[in-house]
Amino acid sequence: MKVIPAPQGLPLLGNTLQVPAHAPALHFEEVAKRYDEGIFQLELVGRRVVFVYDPDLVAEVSDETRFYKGIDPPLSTVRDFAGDGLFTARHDEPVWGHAHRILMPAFSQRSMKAYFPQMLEVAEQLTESWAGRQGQDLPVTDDMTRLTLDTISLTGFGYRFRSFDSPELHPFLLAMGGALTEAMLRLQQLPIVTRLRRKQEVAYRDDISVMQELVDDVIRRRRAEGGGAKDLLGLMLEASDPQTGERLSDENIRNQVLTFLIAGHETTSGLLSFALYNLLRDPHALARAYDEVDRLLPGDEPPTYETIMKLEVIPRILEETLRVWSPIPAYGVNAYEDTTIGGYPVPKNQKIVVLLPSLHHHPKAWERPEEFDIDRWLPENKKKHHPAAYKPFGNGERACIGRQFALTEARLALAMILRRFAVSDPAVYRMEIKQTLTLKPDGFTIRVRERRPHE
Ligand code: MNH
Repeated sequence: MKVIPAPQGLPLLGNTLQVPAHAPALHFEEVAKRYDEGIFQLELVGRRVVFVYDPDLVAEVSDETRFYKGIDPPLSTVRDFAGDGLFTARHDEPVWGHAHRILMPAFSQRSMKAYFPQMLEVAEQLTESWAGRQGQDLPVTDDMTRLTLDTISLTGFGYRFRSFDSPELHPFLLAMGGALTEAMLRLQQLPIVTRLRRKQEVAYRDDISVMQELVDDVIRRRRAEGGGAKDLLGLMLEASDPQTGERLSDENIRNQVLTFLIAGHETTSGLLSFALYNLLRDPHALARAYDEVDRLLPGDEPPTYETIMKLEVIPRILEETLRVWSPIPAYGVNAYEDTTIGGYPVPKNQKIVVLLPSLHHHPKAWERPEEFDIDRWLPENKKKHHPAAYKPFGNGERACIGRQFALTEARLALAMILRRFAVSDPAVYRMEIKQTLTLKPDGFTIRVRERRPHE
């Protein structure tokens, strides 16, 4: 039997102290570079965790008959606030199936078309705000967060954050950032240490209350308005599971609303920020994107859903961005039974983490892996990709339910930005990743100037 390679650790603590608490993902990526086997294991606070990034091994752990999504750290901590919402529901909890089947219709292509006017409304708030700040350093990640938070809350719940009206980020976002960071830090703490960090525990509980109060406000407003809405919240309040007839409990609806407020904006904000970063470093791709928006969206008319669906260059920019900088750096699965992967032994319930940055740059699957090259995503090239070398949205039935939502919103936002503005980066930003479980560029600013005078 083969032995899974592992860096030397300490007695008891294993590899725990080697992992920088605020940048675990970057550390795992560095360790991965040392093991060509595409697999290694670490001992973290008494738990053995296996990491995989060889595309053939990832293909094996993508088999849903052999592996399930386990709710271990950090997701078991995120469960403190997201409860049995879709993201943190356990694989054997029936409520996952009820909610999944109730909500699937809200993520169909037809629903994206129905959300489009509201997506457009928020995208216009972004471009108007930038038009008024030409020549200033624009905080890209904060503004992308304003865009994506306002978009999911308006389309999903009819709730307006009005983030572009305020120079400060909404308190919900600070609370969320605090809670996600705490979930990340607890990856490396023995339960006794977590209990001793009283101040952090109080701050964590406060952050959770701030988020839950907002959720209750969202639900209260909808109940006051009455029924009939076909958005996410409308479905949750009124629809029943087509398979079992089951309705969602009030408690579960709270958990789903919080889950969607977080999962529905945090990663898309990262995607858009990384996309602008990549474009500023690839003048050729940027020129092609300008050409595309000038061709498909001439003049000042607001774009239609149909036109946005005709874009080709912008979607390739997004796909390649998700390869090079995946906002979610990893996801975990566990083995149902004692098994092997690629000849390595894996015991029942063993936690296996798929490391996306290392998978998405694996030389077995990607030529010139470090190079941002949108032509990898031309239809004829796409066919040739290794089937398990690209997993920015996770795998199988627990993969991202919001994928089309994110891509529609991101296509529209990039198209609206590029049709109106020339973007530049006079500060010549150097990538500095900030991890709050998910990844985003830290302190990235750009400047914009209107490309053509307004009629
Ligand atoms: Mn999303 C699950 C990535 C946008 C709602 N999402 C996942 C997973 C990944 C992921 C990876 C699987 C995690 C795991 O296996 O533990 N999601 C993304 C990325 C983007 C994204 C990279 C944007 C880019 N996600 C969105 C949007 C929404 C959303 C937008 C909602 C509108 N995601 C979810 C939900 C789940 C999920 C809900 C959990 C699905 C389930 O387990 O049933």
